[in-house]
Amino acid sequence: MVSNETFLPFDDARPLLHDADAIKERMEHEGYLFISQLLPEKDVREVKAAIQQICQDAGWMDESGLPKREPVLEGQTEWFTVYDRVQCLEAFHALAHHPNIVQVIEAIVREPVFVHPRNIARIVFPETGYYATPPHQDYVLIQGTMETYTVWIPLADCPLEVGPLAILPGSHKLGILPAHLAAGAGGLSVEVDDGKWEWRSQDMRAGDALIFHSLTVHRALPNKSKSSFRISVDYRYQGISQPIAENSLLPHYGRLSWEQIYSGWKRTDIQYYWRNLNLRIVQHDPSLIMPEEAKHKEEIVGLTGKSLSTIPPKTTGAISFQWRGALRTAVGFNNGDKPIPENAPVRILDITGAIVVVESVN
Ligand SMILES: O=C(O)CCC(=O)C(=O)O
Repeated sequence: MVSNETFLPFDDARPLLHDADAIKERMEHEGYLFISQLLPEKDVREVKAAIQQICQDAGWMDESGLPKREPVLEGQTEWFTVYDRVQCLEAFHALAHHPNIVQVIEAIVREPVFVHPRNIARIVFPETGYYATPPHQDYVLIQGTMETYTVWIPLADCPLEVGPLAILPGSHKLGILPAHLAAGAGGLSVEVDDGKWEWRSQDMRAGDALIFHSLTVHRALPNKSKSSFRISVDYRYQGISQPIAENSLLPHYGRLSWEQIYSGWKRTDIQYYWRNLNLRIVQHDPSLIMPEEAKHKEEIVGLTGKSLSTIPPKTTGAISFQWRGALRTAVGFNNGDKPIPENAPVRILDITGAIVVVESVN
């Protein structure tokens, strides 16, 4: 579907940077801001180099950044050996607090900005278009307040063939759209009438920022390049008075504790900084991430007899695989390279969207 697509470029909001009203108005109208070189390349270089070093240590890429092995996909067991180390990088978390980003968000929310600590990095192997992040809205995954803004930044140049994000301008006015199970990060896909809406995307450079409202429909373009990894970060922000879902205060994928992540850091001001704030912490509502398929078939996956939405992470039990084929291929359900036999004992590590990460407990 995406192979021969052409895109209108983003409207660059860089000329509006001195004008907070114009920034706010553009976001309200379009649901996104593209700001070229919001972060100077030198400010993202350190994080990129650290992530590349971890990928090299793991035998994923060589010293010139070329792939050394078959793709590893987000959510696979081996992917976590790299991702857990990335989550521990101080520079990766520090970049989320960059004043250039915070100033833009402040222009939008008009109050002190709260930087979510649940920061995300993406490492996308070349030639993995089949696993590109499907069209979705962040709100159902993040929750808290709809006035949450995602900032997506490539750490290395990301031309169209390496798979930057694409945006549907104005789609934040559609409300919450029904979502279906799909391959790729988040595991959920919304349907939009392509004839009516116009996707925008373009070559992005390291340090360019795409900032969008939590209801704005966006997706990743496939990484079709033969040799380039796509390395990017996605950070989230909101006004400090707005409600925030409790799991936005936990590390992404919930595998490490903050204590483990913060071990050896120099800066203390960006550790546990939310604990002294009077935040309006609300529960995450699992029904919002229930795909349409699951609404029609309660026991799509889960501990036998329970629905996906009711299983808390770290639960132990047996999985029943009513829709096993679809889940394994389409949702990235995995326990490493081996399929899990029906009703095998497993421990659920995390549930993000429709992706369930489990490990065997034999
Ligand atoms: O980088 C990706 O593939 C997904 C990013 C995304 O969907 C987001 O930042 O909300």
